[in-house]
Amino acid sequence: MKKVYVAMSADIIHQGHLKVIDAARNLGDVIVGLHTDDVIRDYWRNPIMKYEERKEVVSNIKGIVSVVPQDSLDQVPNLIELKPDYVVHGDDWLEGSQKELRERVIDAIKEWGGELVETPYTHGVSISKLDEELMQIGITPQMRMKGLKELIYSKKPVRILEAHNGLTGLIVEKTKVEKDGKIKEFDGMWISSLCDSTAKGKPDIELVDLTSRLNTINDILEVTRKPIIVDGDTGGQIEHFVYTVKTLERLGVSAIIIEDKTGLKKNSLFGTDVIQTQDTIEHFSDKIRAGREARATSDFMIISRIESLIAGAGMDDAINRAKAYIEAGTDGIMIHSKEKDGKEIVEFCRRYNEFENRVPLIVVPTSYNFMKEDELVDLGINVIIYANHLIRSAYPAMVNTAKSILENERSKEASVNCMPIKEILTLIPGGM
Ligand code: SPV
Ligand code: MG
Repeated sequence: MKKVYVAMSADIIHQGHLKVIDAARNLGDVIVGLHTDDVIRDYWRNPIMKYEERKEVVSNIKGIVSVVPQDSLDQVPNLIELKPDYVVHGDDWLEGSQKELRERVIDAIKEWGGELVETPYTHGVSISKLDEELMQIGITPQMRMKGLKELIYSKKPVRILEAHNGLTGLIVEKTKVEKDGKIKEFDGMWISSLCDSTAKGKPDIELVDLTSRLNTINDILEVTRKPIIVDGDTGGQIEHFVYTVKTLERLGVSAIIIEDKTGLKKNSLFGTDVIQTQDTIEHFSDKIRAGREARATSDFMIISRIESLIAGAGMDDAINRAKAYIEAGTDGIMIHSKEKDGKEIVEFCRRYNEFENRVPLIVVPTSYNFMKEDELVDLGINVIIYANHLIRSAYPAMVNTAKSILENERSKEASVNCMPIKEILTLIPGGM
């Protein structure tokens, strides 16, 4: 029998896959190079089914004799090892970002007289459409919740963007760009206290109460599937915090981040322009421990946010607190800084990385926004939160529209910057 190689992700199997496999099995024994979870995460998103589950499904398809891990998009290393007589692929890689991968395959198999067979692309099935259908089915709280921890321990960076209502949740859920042959998207949502408060026209001083925050979270949960990290402010009284943990975990939120401040909370980006009082290490550690005890599963993460650099307490204090909070059992450390040059963050990371019992590190690069994701990853950072950018970009656009209507005494001029009526009517499916 001839050897036939087919590479695929097979995260959602559809008739397009079956056509490719059918063409392959007519040529010989089919070996599937199954993309590993890391490959899928790297070029697209967290796979719905993990490698072993996908392997089980694929192994049971008629004609497939073996499944081997395909641990990059480049098939060549596997091809050199297996020397198949045929490589089968859909003809959708003739153009676009996959073209180079195709050329590498052709060059490689030439060596032993292998042949590339391309099957016509199956129109009418689209993974993004199937994804949308999955969205309709929804996601269980448990599945959504554990998604964040899985991502943190398998992918760098985990990229999070703020959402403050259902619509911004959808933007975080669905926005994709294709760059360097990979599909880039956000991994989850940050329910910022600043943005949630601002959207309600209120100051960011823990004035918007938990019930109201839960309404926002619920609106977002209803229309999305990606993991959610909640900005828990100070976490409040320990006796209250344990209830917050239970409630968020029950809803399927993945993590709460609480900051080590006390008294009337002020936004960190004010720095020392306002009074920022830090909690004692002992009391905040008690809060972390109480939160850990309150949760039902370790899938729900309790992350500690250190405000020493914000409150002017210095680097040594930040490092000491990180050690203490890890001792208390925190699932992650968020270090905040409002310095524009990023030097504090670099220094903190250098010292933090020397810890033997380091836990995932989270940053909010609002002030040091010149730093690119790669640079932050090189510093050992696991999660990057873009904490306020959707509301900050929406507000000026809305004010400009309001001003334009006043100035022009009609909306014609403002309409240029508005999305067409037809688009807004169909933006959210199911309205017709
Ligand atoms: C938020 O987004 O509410 C935060 C981050 O807590 S910051 O505004 O930078 O303090
Ligand atoms: Mg906040």
